[in-house]
Amino acid sequence: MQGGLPSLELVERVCSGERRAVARMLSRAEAGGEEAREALDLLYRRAGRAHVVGMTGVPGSGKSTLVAKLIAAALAAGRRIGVVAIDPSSPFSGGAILGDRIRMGEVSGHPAVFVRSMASRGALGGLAPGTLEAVDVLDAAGYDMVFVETVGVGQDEVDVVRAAHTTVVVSAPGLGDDIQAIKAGILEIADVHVVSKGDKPEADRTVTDLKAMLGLALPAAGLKRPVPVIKTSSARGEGIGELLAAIDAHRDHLVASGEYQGRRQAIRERRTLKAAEQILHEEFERHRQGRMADLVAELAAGTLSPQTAARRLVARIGTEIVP
Ligand SMILES: Nc1nc2c(ncn2[C@@H]2O[C@H](COP(=O)(O)OP(=O)(O)OP(=O)(O)O)[C@@H](O)[C@H]2O)c(=O)[nH]1
Ligand SMILES: [Mg+2]
Repeated sequence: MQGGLPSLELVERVCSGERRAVARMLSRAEAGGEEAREALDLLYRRAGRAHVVGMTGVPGSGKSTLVAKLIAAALAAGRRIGVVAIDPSSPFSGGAILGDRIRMGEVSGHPAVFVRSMASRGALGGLAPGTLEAVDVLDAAGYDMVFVETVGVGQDEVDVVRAAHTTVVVSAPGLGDDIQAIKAGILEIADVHVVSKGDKPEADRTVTDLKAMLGLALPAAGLKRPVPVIKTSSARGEGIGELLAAIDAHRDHLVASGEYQGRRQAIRERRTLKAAEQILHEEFERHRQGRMADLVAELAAGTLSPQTAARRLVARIGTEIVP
């Protein structure tokens, strides 16, 4: 128990869409720990209906502003929208929350919208703990569409967007000569490309460059479906409906082609492996002066290879953490 509310009751309240329960559950997810896991396991089984949309792009490319516009458009269609925004720049989640609330403007206060910002801790690219669990929570709470906003700069961000059903890569004109998605290595993961800030004069050039690049890169990568490139301007409210339609069309395509199940299973498997990696990491650190001391010493002496040490580590931990 934490905050006086047993997990089961909290889970029920989350599933009925009670905002305060959702907020509290998200805080637990972010804090992690044994007790959060119990509730998150229950919620995971109640989730699975939401369309999870990853939004990525370099810092300042206009992701948050665009999400706010997409939300406004989706609200008009009577949908309920959740947002999990990862803010790598802020060491304090309080700062992140304030920043995105301001950028997302009035839509973040709408009763059918839930915006949660999470600070990624530590080094740039560090994944906020509990990000994907936060998506599960919003999903179980009945938000039909959940956006995950991450800065597309590193492997961890790529992992986050690969946990989405539909990935939108945002490139802003005039942020350097190259297409930013190429630099970040995220060109191929896009299901939909956006050239943001379409009100800027350089935007058309960026669209042309991006299309040319995709024409070369995507066939080589063996991609069958043409990836739409959509020019938007949040400032002028242009291209927003088109982008929302492209996101919906991608989901429809996944469902109709039968790829949806495969993609969801791939996400589950990736999440499992990520979690396993994290458990190994934590257990090793926790016991490096205790049960793992001999491994550490043998590694230091050069008498044990990392490969064999890894196998021993897995074997040792394996028998101890099974729930
Ligand atoms: N001209 C123009 N500026 C825009 C547009 N959309 C966003 N901006 C500006 O671009 C800046 C960054 O916008 P954000 O929405 O915060 O970008 P972001 O990608 O979420 O930024 P981070 O979360 O910090 O990575 C802000 O100053 C916005 O006002 C647009 O359509 N046109
Ligand atoms: Mg942002």
